[in-house]
Amino acid sequence: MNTEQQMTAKAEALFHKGPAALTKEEVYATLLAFTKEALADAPKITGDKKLYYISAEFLIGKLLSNNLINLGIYNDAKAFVEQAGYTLPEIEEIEAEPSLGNGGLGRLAACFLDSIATLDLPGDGVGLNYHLGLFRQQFENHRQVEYPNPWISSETWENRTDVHFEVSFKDFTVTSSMYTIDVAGYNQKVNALNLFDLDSVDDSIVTDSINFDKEEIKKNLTLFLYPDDGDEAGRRLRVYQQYFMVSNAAQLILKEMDDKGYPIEELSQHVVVQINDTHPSMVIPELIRLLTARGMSFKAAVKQVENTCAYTNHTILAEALEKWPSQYLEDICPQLMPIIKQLDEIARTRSSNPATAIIDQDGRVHMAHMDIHFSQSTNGVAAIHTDILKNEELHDFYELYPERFNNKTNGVTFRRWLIACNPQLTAFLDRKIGDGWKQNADLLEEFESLKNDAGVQAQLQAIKQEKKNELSTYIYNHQNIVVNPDSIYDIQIKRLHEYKRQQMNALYIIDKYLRIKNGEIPARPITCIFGAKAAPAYLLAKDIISLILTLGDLIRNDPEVSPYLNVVMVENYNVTLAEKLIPAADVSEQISLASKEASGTSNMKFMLNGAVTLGTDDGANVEIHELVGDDNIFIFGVDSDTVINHYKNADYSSRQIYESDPVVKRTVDFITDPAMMAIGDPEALTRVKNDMINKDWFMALLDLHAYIDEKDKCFAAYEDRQAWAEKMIVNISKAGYFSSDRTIAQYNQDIWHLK
Ligand code: GL4
Repeated sequence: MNTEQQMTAKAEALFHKGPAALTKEEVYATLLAFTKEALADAPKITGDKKLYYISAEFLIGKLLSNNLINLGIYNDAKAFVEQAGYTLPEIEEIEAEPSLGNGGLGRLAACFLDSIATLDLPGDGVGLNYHLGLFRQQFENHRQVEYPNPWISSETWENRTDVHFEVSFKDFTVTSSMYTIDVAGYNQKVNALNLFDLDSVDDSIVTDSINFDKEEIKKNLTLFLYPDDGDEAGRRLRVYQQYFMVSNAAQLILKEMDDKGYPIEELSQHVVVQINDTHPSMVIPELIRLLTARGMSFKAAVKQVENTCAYTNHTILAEALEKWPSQYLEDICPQLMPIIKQLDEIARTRSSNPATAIIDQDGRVHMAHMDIHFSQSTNGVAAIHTDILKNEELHDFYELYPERFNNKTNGVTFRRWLIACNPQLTAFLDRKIGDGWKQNADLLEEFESLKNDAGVQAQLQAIKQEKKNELSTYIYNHQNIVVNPDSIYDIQIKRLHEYKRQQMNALYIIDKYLRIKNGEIPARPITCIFGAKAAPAYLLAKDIISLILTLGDLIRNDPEVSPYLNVVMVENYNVTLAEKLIPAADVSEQISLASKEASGTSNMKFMLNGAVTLGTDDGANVEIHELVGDDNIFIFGVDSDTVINHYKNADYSSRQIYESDPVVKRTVDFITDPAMMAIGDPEALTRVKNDMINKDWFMALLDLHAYIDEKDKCFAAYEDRQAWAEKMIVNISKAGYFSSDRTIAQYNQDIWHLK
């Protein structure tokens, strides 16, 4: 039997009918069961040394297509589905997207798991099995409203295992359960994503929106990713989650050492732990605790753990560099405090500089400091970010441990971000340059030689048009908004944060709106598309969503402007939506304040799908700029040194700009124009406007002029259709560097040394 016939036989066994009689749900259930069995039968990746990638987030997205592609049975599944009278995208609609992450950091972890397996490296993910995810976003009265996002059902990729560990908190002990999701590489071999959970967790304690009793730890521990930390109970819950995660991880590591018969004295020869940002930092003292409990001396345990762990920093924003009051740890996991105190003492013998201490004078434990002192590697996620870590944010540590600092520029998996989400472009590339690029992404460079070929240009544009049409249909079906497929699609999709400056994009839209009102008609209609969730407690971020939603309505209801300008915010932005948005983009908005975006990863996905970047010289944009050259990217704004100096000198005044620049003034004032206030939430709009005038911490007004000018230049360049197609081709052909296969090969070469 060939694979398609086996799928048919599976359906027969499950539902006692032939393909033609199957419902969509039955087709999905058949493929899920078939693929899960194939995963279970696939060879596990093994080796003498194993990586544990510990992360609070794994934003893995739907898994069906990805698994079919990586197992090499995509075309068989497609034929089976078509025999039943459906299409694969229709069937995929049925799958719920796992809600295990928030943004780039979580999506990066998912891309990394894909590449680790693809490169045949033994490495598992370790995280938590959040029942209700981050949250599901809904727009009501031009505001974001949050609801639980349940995603676990009987039809799941997860397998419950018989692995359980005891985790002791100060006042009680719990028993964990481990769930495993198989992670297939493009070589049909598998690693695992291990997610820990507690059987007593109870979804029904969530009352209205996403509120629940934060003190009922046994019932709430794995309900949500990033529970609201606006109050102390919420912050303590985060510590409970983190300790639960790392204690399970540490116990799993030692159990697997035991199972393989390795003595614990050889930990660092057989295990490497990658600490993904500071959420898993407590794995360091927890491993030391478990090793000493098994008889190892404290000194030897510290040495083993220091040689085993490696830390990735993903941001310079202080709010994300966690510092927990030691009182929290005393109250939640007191067994760690004596160890952390001793680590602090050792750190103080290595440097007398109080800035590098683990426990500060206020008794707060600096997780990143513990990571850097007690691991073999600290890496940033793009060249400029690592430079800023070395020269500014972590300079004192860099002086202490220069050899530990290294850069690993992020990457994305081309299996999901090209092969799965853009089969049209994939097939076209295969025809033009062969399919070797799927194994070796650098081969995409061969596409550049075709950049002046008019036929190639036309076909590429036709593919882009097809993806734009698909997106327009999707938005109409889901949000009842008409998007003109002949317009330029200008897309900004990422977490809502002031530093990412969605508010600056909104100011451009206002400026454009006012100019159109004034008779200045754009050469071609423009559609500005946003997708973003705001943290529930981040009021200003939610206000910016309000501003964008209000602008969208105002413009759509204005017959003078709506033929030329449209503003759409997609609801509940997630991986599934990103897969539809990215292939359809003409312009990729990457407009963070220079120095603030550690890397960005959507910038890489957009480029790979033929969008042109409009951005600042920040994060990985800097490397994209270097690769594609000035002619194939639109760069604007002050550079990171200027920004850093403004902060040092505390000399930035947005009010000064607002008061002296009439263009800035009229756009900012328009936020509370009576027409806006009549549609939107007056309080939210007033807060955004006041913040921009009085604070503007991320300097949107400073770059506004440069942004408006560069964006206009970018849209004008789009009108030279031939030159634009060349830019698309150059962007695609230079994207090979941003394959996460390259990133992971570098992690392995420099840090992990697996195999
Ligand atoms: C982030 C950065 O903000 C983002 O620039 C980067 O691409 C990502 C992955 O390295 O990590 N840091 C945090 S915190 N969240 C992110 O998404």
